[in-house]
Amino acid sequence: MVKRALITGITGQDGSYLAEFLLEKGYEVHGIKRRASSFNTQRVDHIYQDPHVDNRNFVLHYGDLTDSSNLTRIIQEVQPDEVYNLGAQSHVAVSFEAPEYTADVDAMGTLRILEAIRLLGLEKKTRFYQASTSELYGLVQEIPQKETTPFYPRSPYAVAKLYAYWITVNYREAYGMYACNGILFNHESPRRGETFVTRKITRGLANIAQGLEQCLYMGNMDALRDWGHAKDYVRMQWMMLQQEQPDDFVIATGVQYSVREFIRWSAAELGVSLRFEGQGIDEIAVVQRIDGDNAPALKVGDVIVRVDPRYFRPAEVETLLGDPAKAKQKLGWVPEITVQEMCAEMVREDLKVAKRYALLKEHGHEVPVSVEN
Ligand code: NDP
Ligand code: GDR
Repeated sequence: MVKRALITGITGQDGSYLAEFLLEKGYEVHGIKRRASSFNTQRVDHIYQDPHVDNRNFVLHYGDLTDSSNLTRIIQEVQPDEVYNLGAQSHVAVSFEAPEYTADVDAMGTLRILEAIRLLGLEKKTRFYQASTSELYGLVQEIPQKETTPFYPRSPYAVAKLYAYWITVNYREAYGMYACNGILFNHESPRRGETFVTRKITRGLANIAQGLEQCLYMGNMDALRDWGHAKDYVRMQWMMLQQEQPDDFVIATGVQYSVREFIRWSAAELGVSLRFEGQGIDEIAVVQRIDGDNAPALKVGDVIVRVDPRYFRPAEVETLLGDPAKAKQKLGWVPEITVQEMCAEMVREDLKVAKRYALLKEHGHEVPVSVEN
């Protein structure tokens, strides 16, 4: 029997990698995409299947986590063996701007899916994965953070995810559902949204090196994160649903670095060495040396990074460091890609795009370089 999976958030970073992974495992993959005024399926276009052909194993449904009747209908139609709830308003800073919407999607959206599974009588068939987050630890109570570390959320996003975490546990305990939380620490890739810090850095510096932008404006460069590669982390999401008993797991690498270090690695991949000067909102990064020809628009002494307080958050999560011992021991999971390898891959991919745009610009064409983030 072919297994059927339903992924919310399939058009996002994780959804796209998970869909690829499940298709390779022989699953029939269904995903929920939102209606938008322009195409929003770029991350899954390479696995898209023409709806006019029979026996598709990749199917997209229009839907939204704010709409229970829509979710119930899709789940009834698909009768999934596994649901991966990856859909979310996932940007922490944006959640301070849109707290109510974030709660509706990230907290209530999770409840809507669990209820749909229960009301449709699928609670013994359908396994449920909830995309929980290291942001639950927020103001950290223990270092490193593990499954038993107390939560202290620090943003509307994290508070909404706290509800989602507990409602998942509650449905497991109350109705015997196979429901798991993956408490995932930050994970990135060339498909990472452009406004998350790693991608903002790799894309921004690649653009600057090619003369498409002048300066990268950053928030808190002292923030420490435990970064892994999304490909390693979606494998783990699947593994969690293949156990005999449902359980919750921390997924992390167990090492942490600062945002500033990530900037330094990204610049180094472009052949640029940086000197950081000043402190707080006066901190800047100055080009110190250039090797190779990846940064033709730069010269020594250029200031290419500045701090802009608009990117500070009303309440910050300063440090996160995960302890993945339980996942390693019980699931045999180990991350295969280091953060430095991932950073290099992200820079290379962004540089390819920047070079293409630079060429177009050189020939007098307008290039769509958006810098608002
Ligand atoms: P992305 O922001 O890349 O993707 C989010 C997905 O959710 C997109 O497909 C988006 O659709 C969809 N979405 C947003 N709002 C709604 C809505 N109202 N109804 C239905 N779908 C919606 O996130 P990631 O792939 O990085 O993360 C996946 C999940 O894991 C998220 O829940 C996130 O909070 C969580 N998480 C992520 C971590 C990370 O480091 N990446 C770490 C821990 C948890 P659209 O494309 O239309 O915007
Ligand atoms: P985070 O990721 O908030 O951890 O949430 P993000 O990459 O946005 O920020 C990481 C850290 O970098 C600091 N920072 C900046 N962040 C952004 N976005 N832009 C900046 O200019 C900037 N300058 C410094 C932030 O203050 C923060 O400390 C991500 C999301 O994927 C969540 O959905 C997920 O749950 C968590 O990771 C784990």
